[in-house]
Amino acid sequence: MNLTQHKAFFDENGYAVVQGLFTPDEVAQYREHYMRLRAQGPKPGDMVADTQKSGDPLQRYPRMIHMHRWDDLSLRWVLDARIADSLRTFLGDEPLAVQTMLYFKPAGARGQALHQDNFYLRAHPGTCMAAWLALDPCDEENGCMRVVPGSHTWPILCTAQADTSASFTDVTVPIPDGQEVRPVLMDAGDVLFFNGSLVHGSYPNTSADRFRRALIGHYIEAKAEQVTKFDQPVLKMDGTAFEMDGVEEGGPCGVWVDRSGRPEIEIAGRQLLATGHE
Ligand SMILES: O=C(O)CCC(=O)C(=O)O
Repeated sequence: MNLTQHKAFFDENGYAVVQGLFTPDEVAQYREHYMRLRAQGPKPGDMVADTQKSGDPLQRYPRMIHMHRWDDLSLRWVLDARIADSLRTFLGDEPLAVQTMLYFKPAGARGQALHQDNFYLRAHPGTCMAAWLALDPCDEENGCMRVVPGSHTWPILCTAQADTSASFTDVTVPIPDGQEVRPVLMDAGDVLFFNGSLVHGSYPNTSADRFRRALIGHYIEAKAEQVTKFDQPVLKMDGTAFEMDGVEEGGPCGVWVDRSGRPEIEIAGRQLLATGHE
């Protein structure tokens, strides 16, 4: 695997797809494993969708979280050497594992509105990183990931109300009119790596009968001194667990302003960054 070519793209765009990092047999094993776990019934931390909406496919397939705390296959996956090597290249630092998630996203399921992961994880100094393994081919029809290229250079933005007819979460980050939101087309076995400030999310799965399953690991940089209490304990990539300063979700955030005819982000009245967006 030659990561050098991905690194330049990652630095410029805030994300990169490493194709075929996991074999078809491994991916089939993960699919079968998590479908079996889901069929067993509720698991700790399940994100149960809006129970008011009868017939919502996410009621049957809620998102799983922190499976590595109770499932050995998930623990081995989040510490996998291929992911660790890729993260070292992209981060230029040693990664620490803090979170696992499994999105089932069956046909008809809503997506997740645009957001930045470090709004939630609050890794500092540095940021968090995601490794998003496609367990199914992902395209626009079944609700592939969408990213805002280059937004990893933005500060964490204040959130706004999301459209919950298209998103199972109720907050989103506003982006300027005309800003590109790029679909990321992937095959099963490909891994999307992305920076914790990158604005990303997904739209609904509009296919008739296709899942869009993904196994996700979230990591922070070894130089981090804090992460949310929710994401403790932190794991070194050899599996050793330890605690660091635990914070609550939230914190300072930026808002879009238009003072000179183009969108800029301000935090507490101080101008931080202009997007160059006309
Ligand atoms: O899989 C999705 O649709 C969204 C996943 C996501 O936003 C994340 O892993 O941070």
